[in-house]
Amino acid sequence: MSTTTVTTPRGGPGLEQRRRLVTEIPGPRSRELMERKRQAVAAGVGVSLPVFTEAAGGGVLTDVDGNTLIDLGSGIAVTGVGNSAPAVVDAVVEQVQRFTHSCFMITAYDGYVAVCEALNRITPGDHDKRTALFNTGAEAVENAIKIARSYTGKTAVVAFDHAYHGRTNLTMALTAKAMPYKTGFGPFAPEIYRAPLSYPYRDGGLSGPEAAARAISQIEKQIGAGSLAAVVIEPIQGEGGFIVPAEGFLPALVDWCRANDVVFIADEVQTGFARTGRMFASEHEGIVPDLVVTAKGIAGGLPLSAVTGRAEMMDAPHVGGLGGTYGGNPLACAAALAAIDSFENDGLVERAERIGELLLDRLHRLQASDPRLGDVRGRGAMIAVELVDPLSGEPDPGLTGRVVAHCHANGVIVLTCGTHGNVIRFLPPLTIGDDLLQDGLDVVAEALAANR
Ligand code: PLZ
Repeated sequence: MSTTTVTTPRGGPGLEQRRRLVTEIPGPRSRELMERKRQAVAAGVGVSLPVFTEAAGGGVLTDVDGNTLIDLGSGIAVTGVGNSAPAVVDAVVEQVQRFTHSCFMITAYDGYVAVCEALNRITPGDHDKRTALFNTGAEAVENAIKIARSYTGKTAVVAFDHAYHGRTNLTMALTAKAMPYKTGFGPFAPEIYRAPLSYPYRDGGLSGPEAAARAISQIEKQIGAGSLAAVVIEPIQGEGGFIVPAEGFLPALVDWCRANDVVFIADEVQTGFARTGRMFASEHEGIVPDLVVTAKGIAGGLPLSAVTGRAEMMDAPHVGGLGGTYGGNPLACAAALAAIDSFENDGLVERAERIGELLLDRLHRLQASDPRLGDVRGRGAMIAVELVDPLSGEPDPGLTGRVVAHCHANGVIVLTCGTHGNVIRFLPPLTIGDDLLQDGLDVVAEALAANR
Protein backbone atom coordinates (compact mmCIF):
# COMPACT_ATOMS: atom_id res chain seq x y z
CA MET A 1 0.00 0.00 0.00
CA SER A 2 1.43 3.32 -0.96
CA THR A 3 1.05 6.28 1.31
CA THR A 4 1.02 9.83 0.11
CA THR A 5 1.70 12.57 2.56
CA VAL A 6 -0.23 15.71 1.89
CA THR A 7 1.54 18.64 3.47
CA THR A 8 -0.43 21.80 3.94
CA PRO A 9 1.82 24.75 3.19
CA ARG A 10 2.19 26.90 6.27
CA GLY A 11 2.56 30.63 6.25
CA GLY A 12 3.60 32.87 9.09
CA PRO A 13 7.04 34.05 10.12
CA GLY A 14 8.50 30.53 9.71
CA LEU A 15 8.70 30.94 5.93
CA GLU A 16 12.20 31.46 4.61
CA GLN A 17 12.67 35.24 4.58
CA ARG A 18 14.47 35.58 1.29
CA ARG A 19 13.48 36.57 -2.26
CA ARG A 20 13.87 33.55 -4.47
CA LEU A 21 12.60 33.06 -8.01
CA VAL A 22 12.53 29.58 -9.54
CA THR A 23 10.36 30.42 -12.57
CA GLU A 24 9.55 33.52 -14.51
CA ILE A 25 6.77 35.64 -12.93
CA PRO A 26 4.04 34.61 -13.38
CA GLY A 27 5.10 30.96 -13.49
CA PRO A 28 3.31 28.20 -15.41
CA ARG A 29 0.95 27.17 -12.58
CA SER A 30 -0.08 30.77 -11.93
CA ARG A 31 -0.68 31.26 -15.67
CA GLU A 32 -2.84 28.15 -15.77
CA LEU A 33 -4.86 29.36 -12.79
CA MET A 34 -5.21 32.82 -14.36
CA GLU A 35 -6.78 31.11 -17.35
CA ARG A 36 -9.28 29.41 -15.04
CA LYS A 37 -9.88 32.77 -13.37
CA ARG A 38 -10.71 34.29 -16.75
CA GLN A 39 -13.31 31.60 -17.36
CA ALA A 40 -14.87 31.74 -13.90
CA VAL A 41 -14.43 35.15 -12.29
CA ALA A 42 -16.20 38.32 -13.40
CA ALA A 43 -13.85 40.41 -15.54
CA GLY A 44 -14.45 43.50 -13.38
CA VAL A 45 -12.45 41.91 -10.58
CA GLY A 46 -8.90 42.69 -11.66
CA VAL A 47 -5.62 41.24 -10.42
CA SER A 48 -2.58 43.53 -10.49
CA LEU A 49 0.09 40.82 -10.19
CA PRO A 50 -1.15 37.64 -11.92
CA VAL A 51 0.41 35.31 -9.38
CA PHE A 52 -1.49 32.82 -7.22
CA THR A 53 -0.67 32.78 -3.53
CA GLU A 54 0.44 29.65 -1.69
CA ALA A 55 1.47 30.99 1.72
CA ALA A 56 2.66 34.23 3.31
CA GLY A 57 4.29 35.51 6.46
CA GLY A 58 6.98 37.77 7.87
CA GLY A 59 7.83 39.86 4.83
CA VAL A 60 7.33 37.32 2.03
CA LEU A 61 4.65 35.65 -0.03
CA THR A 62 5.19 32.34 -1.80
CA ASP A 63 3.36 31.43 -4.98
CA VAL A 64 2.06 28.19 -6.45
CA ASP A 65 5.20 27.87 -8.63
CA GLY A 66 7.52 27.89 -5.61
CA ASN A 67 8.68 31.50 -5.98
CA THR A 68 9.18 33.66 -2.90
CA LEU A 69 8.28 37.31 -3.39
CA ILE A 70 8.96 40.27 -1.11
CA ASP A 71 5.69 41.74 0.11
CA LEU A 72 5.72 45.54 0.13
CA GLY A 73 1.92 45.81 0.00
CA SER A 74 0.45 43.79 2.91
CA GLY A 75 -2.64 43.06 0.81
CA ILE A 76 -3.28 46.83 0.75
CA ALA A 77 -2.25 47.68 4.31
CA VAL A 78 -3.99 44.76 5.97
CA THR A 79 -1.39 42.35 7.35
CA GLY A 80 0.46 44.84 9.55
CA VAL A 81 0.91 42.20 12.27
CA GLY A 82 2.19 39.81 9.64
CA ASN A 83 0.38 37.31 7.47
CA SER A 84 -0.80 34.24 9.40
CA ALA A 85 0.66 35.80 12.55
CA PRO A 86 0.86 32.89 15.03
CA ALA A 87 -1.15 34.62 17.77
CA VAL A 88 -3.90 35.48 15.28
CA VAL A 89 -3.95 31.92 13.91
CA ASP A 90 -4.19 30.42 17.40
CA ALA A 91 -7.00 32.77 18.43
CA VAL A 92 -8.99 32.01 15.28
CA VAL A 93 -8.48 28.24 15.58
CA GLU A 94 -9.64 28.33 19.19
CA GLN A 95 -12.73 30.35 18.24
CA VAL A 96 -13.62 28.37 15.11
CA GLN A 97 -13.86 25.25 17.24
CA ARG A 98 -16.24 26.90 19.74
CA PHE A 99 -18.71 28.59 17.38
CA THR A 100 -18.42 30.29 14.02
CA HIS A 101 -21.46 32.54 14.19
CA SER A 102 -24.46 33.45 16.26
CA CYS A 103 -25.20 36.91 14.85
CA PHE A 104 -24.44 39.48 17.54
CA MET A 105 -27.90 41.00 17.00
CA ILE A 106 -29.51 37.65 17.97
CA THR A 107 -27.34 36.30 20.80
CA ALA A 108 -24.30 38.26 21.92
CA TYR A 109 -20.72 37.08 22.63
CA ASP A 110 -17.87 38.55 24.58
CA GLY A 111 -15.31 38.87 21.74
CA TYR A 112 -17.43 41.60 20.14
CA VAL A 113 -17.64 43.57 23.39
CA ALA A 114 -13.90 43.12 24.04
CA VAL A 115 -13.00 44.50 20.59
CA CYS A 116 -15.25 47.53 21.24
CA GLU A 117 -13.59 48.07 24.63
CA ALA A 118 -10.14 47.86 23.05
CA LEU A 119 -11.02 50.36 20.30
CA ASN A 120 -12.60 52.75 22.81
CA ARG A 121 -9.34 52.61 24.74
CA ILE A 122 -6.78 52.96 21.92
CA THR A 123 -8.42 55.47 19.54
CA PRO A 124 -7.53 59.15 20.04
CA GLY A 125 -9.12 61.05 22.92
CA ASP A 126 -10.06 59.99 26.45
CA HIS A 127 -13.73 60.99 26.27
CA ASP A 128 -16.55 58.49 26.77
CA LYS A 129 -16.75 56.32 23.61
CA ARG A 130 -18.81 53.57 22.01
CA THR A 131 -18.04 51.30 19.06
CA ALA A 132 -20.06 49.34 16.50
CA LEU A 133 -18.54 46.58 14.33
CA PHE A 134 -19.02 45.85 10.64
CA ASN A 135 -17.25 43.88 7.92
CA THR A 136 -15.57 46.20 5.44
CA GLY A 137 -14.13 49.67 5.35
CA ALA A 138 -16.85 50.92 3.03
CA GLU A 139 -19.58 49.53 5.27
CA ALA A 140 -18.08 51.26 8.29
CA VAL A 141 -17.78 54.60 6.44
CA GLU A 142 -21.46 54.32 5.48
CA ASN A 143 -22.38 53.66 9.08
CA ALA A 144 -20.33 56.61 10.33
CA ILE A 145 -22.42 58.79 8.03
CA LYS A 146 -25.67 57.22 9.22
CA ILE A 147 -24.58 57.99 12.80
CA ALA A 148 -23.58 61.59 11.98
CA ARG A 149 -26.89 62.25 10.21
CA SER A 150 -28.88 60.70 13.02
CA TYR A 151 -27.01 62.76 15.64
CA THR A 152 -27.08 66.13 13.86
CA GLY A 153 -30.42 65.84 12.07
CA LYS A 154 -28.59 67.23 9.00
CA THR A 155 -27.88 65.53 5.67
CA ALA A 156 -24.95 66.99 3.70
CA VAL A 157 -21.52 65.37 3.80
CA VAL A 158 -18.18 66.80 2.65
CA ALA A 159 -15.35 64.67 1.26
CA PHE A 160 -12.11 65.87 -0.32
CA ASP A 161 -10.28 65.88 -3.62
CA HIS A 162 -8.44 62.57 -4.22
CA ALA A 163 -10.48 60.88 -1.48
CA TYR A 164 -11.09 57.15 -1.40
CA HIS A 165 -13.76 55.74 0.87
CA GLY A 166 -15.02 52.59 -0.87
CA ARG A 167 -17.03 51.01 -3.67
CA THR A 168 -20.60 50.87 -2.29
CA ASN A 169 -23.09 53.43 -3.54
CA LEU A 170 -22.64 56.02 -0.80
CA THR A 171 -18.88 55.51 -0.65
CA MET A 172 -18.53 55.70 -4.45
CA ALA A 173 -20.11 59.13 -4.12
CA LEU A 174 -17.50 60.04 -1.50
CA THR A 175 -14.64 58.63 -3.59
CA ALA A 176 -13.11 61.17 -5.95
CA LYS A 177 -11.68 59.11 -8.79
CA ALA A 178 -14.04 58.10 -11.59
CA MET A 179 -11.96 55.40 -13.29
CA PRO A 180 -12.03 52.58 -12.21
CA TYR A 181 -14.23 53.18 -9.17
CA LYS A 182 -17.29 55.07 -10.43
CA THR A 183 -17.43 55.13 -14.23
CA GLY A 184 -20.71 53.59 -15.40
CA PHE A 185 -21.98 52.86 -11.89
CA GLY A 186 -24.11 55.92 -11.14
CA PRO A 187 -26.40 57.52 -10.15
CA PHE A 188 -24.65 58.19 -6.87
CA ALA A 189 -26.00 59.07 -3.44
CA PRO A 190 -27.11 62.71 -3.12
CA GLU A 191 -25.94 65.40 -0.69
CA ILE A 192 -22.24 64.62 -1.07
CA TYR A 193 -19.95 67.61 -1.74
CA ARG A 194 -16.25 67.83 -2.50
CA ALA A 195 -13.78 70.29 -0.99
CA PRO A 196 -10.17 71.06 -1.93
CA LEU A 197 -7.48 69.20 0.00
CA SER A 198 -4.10 70.33 1.24
CA TYR A 199 -1.61 68.72 -1.19
CA PRO A 200 1.77 70.26 -0.36
CA TYR A 201 3.60 69.02 -3.46
CA ARG A 202 1.05 70.56 -5.83
CA ASP A 203 -0.39 73.40 -3.73
CA GLY A 204 2.07 76.13 -4.64
CA GLY A 205 3.25 76.69 -1.08
CA LEU A 206 -0.18 76.99 0.53
CA SER A 207 0.18 76.42 4.28
CA GLY A 208 -2.04 74.00 6.20
CA PRO A 209 -4.17 76.76 7.77
CA GLU A 210 -4.46 78.53 4.38
CA ALA A 211 -5.57 75.31 2.68
CA ALA A 212 -8.11 74.76 5.49
CA ALA A 213 -9.43 78.31 5.07
CA ARG A 214 -9.85 77.66 1.34
CA ALA A 215 -11.81 74.46 2.02
CA ILE A 216 -13.93 76.02 4.78
CA SER A 217 -14.78 79.05 2.67
CA GLN A 218 -15.97 76.79 -0.14
CA ILE A 219 -18.00 74.66 2.30
CA GLU A 220 -19.64 77.74 3.84
CA LYS A 221 -20.50 79.24 0.47
CA GLN A 222 -21.65 76.12 -1.34
CA ILE A 223 -23.33 74.12 1.44
CA GLY A 224 -23.57 76.03 4.72
CA ALA A 225 -22.84 74.55 8.15
CA GLY A 226 -26.58 74.50 8.87
CA SER A 227 -27.02 71.68 6.32
CA LEU A 228 -23.77 69.85 6.95
CA ALA A 229 -23.82 66.63 9.00
CA ALA A 230 -20.22 65.54 8.60
CA VAL A 231 -16.79 66.09 7.13
CA VAL A 232 -15.03 62.83 6.28
CA ILE A 233 -11.31 62.73 5.60
CA GLU A 234 -8.38 60.32 5.53
CA PRO A 235 -5.67 61.88 7.77
CA ILE A 236 -3.19 60.65 5.16
CA GLN A 237 -4.81 59.75 1.88
CA GLY A 238 -4.43 56.16 0.77
CA GLU A 239 -5.61 55.31 -2.76
CA GLY A 240 -5.54 59.04 -3.60
CA GLY A 241 -1.74 59.12 -3.47
CA PHE A 242 -0.44 59.01 0.12
CA ILE A 243 -0.96 62.75 0.38
CA VAL A 244 0.03 64.11 3.79
CA PRO A 245 -1.79 67.42 4.32
CA ALA A 246 0.34 70.39 5.37
CA GLU A 247 0.67 70.86 9.13
CA GLY A 248 -2.28 72.71 10.58
CA PHE A 249 -4.80 71.66 7.93
CA LEU A 250 -6.46 68.89 9.93
CA PRO A 251 -6.55 70.79 13.28
CA ALA A 252 -8.20 73.80 11.59
CA LEU A 253 -10.87 71.58 10.05
CA VAL A 254 -11.53 69.88 13.39
CA ASP A 255 -11.91 73.27 15.11
CA TRP A 256 -14.32 74.50 12.46
CA CYS A 257 -16.41 71.32 12.69
CA ARG A 258 -16.61 71.57 16.46
CA ALA A 259 -17.68 75.21 16.32
CA ASN A 260 -20.37 74.44 13.75
CA ASP A 261 -22.02 71.25 15.05
CA VAL A 262 -20.50 69.21 12.21
CA VAL A 263 -19.26 65.68 12.94
CA PHE A 264 -15.57 65.21 12.05
CA ILE A 265 -15.03 61.67 10.77
CA ALA A 266 -11.48 60.36 10.36
CA ASP A 267 -11.30 57.50 7.88
CA GLU A 268 -8.34 55.60 9.36
CA VAL A 269 -9.10 52.46 7.34
CA GLN A 270 -5.68 52.53 5.66
CA THR A 271 -3.71 54.59 8.21
CA GLY A 272 -4.83 52.85 11.42
CA PHE A 273 -3.11 50.31 13.67
CA ALA A 274 0.53 51.39 13.84
CA ARG A 275 0.83 51.79 10.06
CA THR A 276 2.09 55.40 10.15
CA GLY A 277 4.33 55.05 13.20
CA ARG A 278 1.52 55.98 15.59
CA MET A 279 -1.38 53.76 16.56
CA PHE A 280 -3.58 56.15 14.52
CA ALA A 281 -2.48 58.80 12.02
CA SER A 282 -4.68 61.42 13.74
CA GLU A 283 -2.12 61.38 16.57
CA HIS A 284 0.61 63.01 14.46
CA GLU A 285 -1.11 66.36 14.86
CA GLY A 286 -2.95 65.54 18.06
CA ILE A 287 -6.40 65.81 16.52
CA VAL A 288 -9.31 64.06 18.23
CA PRO A 289 -11.91 63.02 15.63
CA ASP A 290 -15.56 62.70 16.69
CA LEU A 291 -15.79 59.36 14.88
CA VAL A 292 -12.92 57.12 13.77
CA VAL A 293 -13.47 54.51 11.06
CA THR A 294 -11.15 51.49 11.12
CA ALA A 295 -10.78 48.25 9.11
CA LYS A 296 -7.87 46.63 7.21
CA GLY A 297 -5.08 46.22 9.82
CA ILE A 298 -7.52 45.62 12.67
CA ALA A 299 -7.75 41.82 12.44
CA GLY A 300 -4.59 40.52 10.77
CA GLY A 301 -6.40 39.68 7.54
CA LEU A 302 -9.88 38.69 8.69
CA PRO A 303 -12.69 40.96 7.54
CA LEU A 304 -13.67 43.37 10.29
CA SER A 305 -14.35 47.09 10.51
CA ALA A 306 -15.52 49.53 13.13
CA VAL A 307 -16.87 52.96 13.91
CA THR A 308 -15.67 54.32 17.25
CA GLY A 309 -16.65 57.69 18.63
CA ARG A 310 -18.21 60.01 21.13
CA ALA A 311 -20.84 58.13 23.17
CA GLU A 312 -23.56 60.71 22.59
CA MET A 313 -23.08 60.50 18.80
CA MET A 314 -22.70 56.73 18.63
CA ASP A 315 -25.84 56.31 20.75
CA ALA A 316 -27.95 58.64 18.60
CA PRO A 317 -29.37 55.99 16.21
CA HIS A 318 -32.39 54.10 17.60
CA VAL A 319 -32.01 50.51 18.86
CA GLY A 320 -31.94 48.23 15.82
CA GLY A 321 -30.74 51.06 13.55
CA LEU A 322 -27.21 49.69 13.24
CA GLY A 323 -26.11 46.15 12.50
CA GLY A 324 -25.76 43.47 9.84
CA THR A 325 -25.68 39.66 9.78
CA TYR A 326 -21.92 39.30 10.00
CA GLY A 327 -20.82 42.57 11.61
CA GLY A 328 -18.28 41.70 14.32
CA ASN A 329 -18.09 38.04 13.29
CA PRO A 330 -16.63 35.96 16.17
CA LEU A 331 -13.62 34.72 14.17
CA ALA A 332 -12.78 38.26 13.10
CA CYS A 333 -13.16 39.49 16.69
CA ALA A 334 -10.85 36.77 18.02
CA ALA A 335 -8.31 37.72 15.35
CA ALA A 336 -8.66 41.42 16.19
CA LEU A 337 -8.04 40.90 19.89
CA ALA A 338 -4.83 39.01 19.08
CA ALA A 339 -3.78 41.59 16.48
CA ILE A 340 -4.46 44.59 18.75
CA ASP A 341 -2.49 42.88 21.53
CA SER A 342 0.40 42.48 19.09
CA PHE A 343 0.21 46.13 17.92
CA GLU A 344 0.35 47.27 21.52
CA ASN A 345 2.89 44.85 22.97
CA ASP A 346 5.24 43.71 20.19
CA GLY A 347 6.75 47.11 19.44
CA LEU A 348 4.99 47.41 16.08
CA VAL A 349 4.41 51.16 16.36
CA GLU A 350 8.15 51.70 16.79
CA ARG A 351 8.83 49.18 14.04
CA ALA A 352 6.63 51.16 11.64
CA GLU A 353 8.60 54.28 12.48
CA ARG A 354 11.89 52.50 11.80
CA ILE A 355 10.58 51.11 8.49
CA GLY A 356 9.64 54.66 7.56
CA GLU A 357 13.15 55.90 8.28
CA LEU A 358 14.65 53.16 6.08
CA LEU A 359 12.22 53.82 3.24
CA LEU A 360 12.59 57.61 3.35
CA ASP A 361 16.38 57.46 3.58
CA ARG A 362 16.67 55.18 0.56
CA LEU A 363 14.06 57.01 -1.55
CA HIS A 364 15.51 60.44 -0.73
CA ARG A 365 18.93 59.21 -1.84
CA LEU A 366 17.43 57.97 -5.11
CA GLN A 367 15.60 61.27 -5.52
CA ALA A 368 18.81 63.27 -5.10
CA SER A 369 20.11 61.96 -8.44
CA ASP A 370 16.85 61.36 -10.26
CA PRO A 371 14.45 64.28 -10.81
CA ARG A 372 11.73 61.90 -12.00
CA LEU A 373 11.10 61.23 -8.29
CA GLY A 374 9.08 64.41 -7.92
CA ASP A 375 7.98 63.87 -4.35
CA VAL A 376 8.82 61.37 -1.62
CA ARG A 377 6.29 61.48 1.21
CA GLY A 378 4.37 59.61 3.87
CA ARG A 379 4.76 58.54 7.45
CA GLY A 380 6.01 55.34 9.06
CA ALA A 381 5.39 52.23 6.99
CA MET A 382 3.16 54.22 4.62
CA ILE A 383 5.57 55.88 2.20
CA ALA A 384 5.23 56.76 -1.47
CA VAL A 385 7.07 58.29 -4.35
CA GLU A 386 5.30 60.41 -6.97
CA LEU A 387 6.85 59.99 -10.43
CA VAL A 388 6.79 62.95 -12.80
CA ASP A 389 8.19 64.27 -16.04
CA PRO A 390 11.17 66.25 -14.71
CA LEU A 391 10.72 69.06 -17.24
CA SER A 392 7.01 69.73 -16.95
CA GLY A 393 6.32 68.28 -13.48
CA GLU A 394 3.38 66.43 -15.06
CA PRO A 395 2.44 63.01 -13.60
CA ASP A 396 4.14 60.08 -15.35
CA PRO A 397 1.84 57.04 -15.07
CA GLY A 398 3.68 55.33 -17.97
CA LEU A 399 6.99 55.28 -16.11
CA THR A 400 5.16 54.22 -12.95
CA GLY A 401 3.69 51.23 -14.76
CA ARG A 402 7.07 50.18 -16.17
CA VAL A 403 8.83 50.45 -12.81
CA VAL A 404 6.12 48.42 -11.09
CA ALA A 405 6.19 45.78 -13.86
CA HIS A 406 9.97 45.44 -13.41
CA CYS A 407 9.52 45.02 -9.65
CA HIS A 408 6.84 42.38 -10.11
CA ALA A 409 8.92 40.45 -12.67
CA ASN A 410 11.77 40.42 -10.15
CA GLY A 411 9.74 39.21 -7.21
CA VAL A 412 8.84 42.42 -5.38
CA ILE A 413 5.19 43.22 -4.76
CA VAL A 414 4.65 46.98 -4.92
CA LEU A 415 1.38 48.84 -5.43
CA THR A 416 0.49 52.07 -7.16
CA CYS A 417 -1.99 54.76 -6.20
CA GLY A 418 -2.84 58.38 -6.95
CA THR A 419 -5.49 60.11 -9.00
CA HIS A 420 -3.09 60.06 -11.98
CA GLY A 421 -1.74 56.55 -11.29
CA ASN A 422 1.79 57.96 -10.93
CA VAL A 423 2.50 57.09 -7.31
CA ILE A 424 4.30 53.96 -6.11
CA ARG A 425 3.40 53.17 -2.53
CA PHE A 426 5.14 51.08 0.08
CA LEU A 427 3.04 49.35 2.74
CA PRO A 428 5.19 46.49 4.03
CA PRO A 429 4.03 44.23 6.81
CA LEU A 430 5.52 45.53 10.06
CA THR A 431 7.08 42.08 10.51
CA ILE A 432 9.38 42.50 7.50
CA GLY A 433 13.11 42.38 8.25
CA ASP A 434 15.52 45.19 7.35
CA ASP A 435 17.45 43.01 4.88
CA LEU A 436 14.33 42.04 2.98
CA LEU A 437 13.19 45.64 2.84
CA GLN A 438 16.59 46.76 1.52
CA ASP A 439 16.56 43.98 -1.08
CA GLY A 440 13.11 45.13 -2.18
CA LEU A 441 14.34 48.72 -2.48
CA ASP A 442 17.40 47.54 -4.46
CA VAL A 443 14.96 46.13 -7.00
CA VAL A 444 13.02 49.41 -7.08
CA ALA A 445 16.32 51.25 -7.73
CA GLU A 446 17.17 48.78 -10.53
CA ALA A 447 13.71 49.27 -11.99
CA LEU A 448 14.19 53.04 -12.10
CA ALA A 449 17.64 52.66 -13.65
CA ALA A 450 16.36 50.19 -16.25
CA ASN A 451 13.68 52.69 -17.33
CA ARG A 452 15.81 55.77 -17.90
N1 PLZ B 1 -11.34 53.96 3.26
C1 PLZ B 1 -9.15 55.05 3.38
O1 PLZ B 1 -8.22 52.82 1.89
C2 PLZ B 1 -9.89 50.62 1.04
C3 PLZ B 1 -9.33 49.66 -1.80
C4 PLZ B 1 -8.93 48.69 -2.81
P1 PLZ B 1 -12.98 48.24 2.01
N2 PLZ B 1 -8.72 50.79 0.28
C5 PLZ B 1 -8.38 49.73 -0.65
C6 PLZ B 1 -9.91 48.62 -3.94
O2 PLZ B 1 -9.51 48.95 -5.06
O3 PLZ B 1 -11.06 48.23 -3.70
C7 PLZ B 1 -10.38 51.80 1.83
C8 PLZ B 1 -9.52 52.85 2.22
C9 PLZ B 1 -10.04 53.92 2.94
C10 PLZ B 1 -12.18 52.98 2.92
C11 PLZ B 1 -11.75 51.87 2.20
C12 PLZ B 1 -12.71 50.80 1.86
O4 PLZ B 1 -12.43 49.63 2.54
O5 PLZ B 1 -12.67 47.28 3.13
O6 PLZ B 1 -12.24 47.94 0.74
O7 PLZ B 1 -14.44 48.41 1.80
